[in-house]
Amino acid sequence: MFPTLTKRGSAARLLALAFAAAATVSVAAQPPAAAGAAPAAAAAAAAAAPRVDPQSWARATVPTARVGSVYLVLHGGAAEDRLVSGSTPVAERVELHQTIREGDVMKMREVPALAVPAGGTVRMQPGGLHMMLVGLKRPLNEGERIALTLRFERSGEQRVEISVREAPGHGAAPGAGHGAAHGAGHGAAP
Ligand SMILES: [Cu+2]
Repeated sequence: MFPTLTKRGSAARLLALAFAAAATVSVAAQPPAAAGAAPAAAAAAAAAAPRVDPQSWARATVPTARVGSVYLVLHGGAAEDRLVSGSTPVAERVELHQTIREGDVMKMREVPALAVPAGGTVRMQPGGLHMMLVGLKRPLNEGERIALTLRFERSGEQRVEISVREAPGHGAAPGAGHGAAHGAGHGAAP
């Protein structure tokens, strides 16, 4: 599943075994258990990274759109991590945003980082947390997939592909109105 991590884990284990073989007799009794622990250690390292749920989606845009929104569903790994930034070939930059309501006005605030608790789930959604694709280079079309590289504070980069969809429950969903406010807010900004 994570070939690089597995490979690195095995290499480390081989070194450890070589060292153990050159060491004492009591260590020599351990290799079977240690060999079993190698994949476990690699799996633990992989399990520490947050996982991006395939339900994550990007909102389809109109042809003239200059911004797009991505809503990730992140499952925390064995350790807490923080999403700190992202990038995509389809936009100049990616920002983490939180939509907040001030009276009747929806505003967006940039968030420096998003904590993904160990074993927890963080669900971005219209009207709340989202990743903003600023300076869209082309429209996002329903049915396609876009590449997104996410940077986590502890576990590093993850490259994922996100499905482009229309907003769920068009019109009826609580997020539908927010999406409109969202685009308007951005268009009005300098
Ligand atoms: Cu935004």
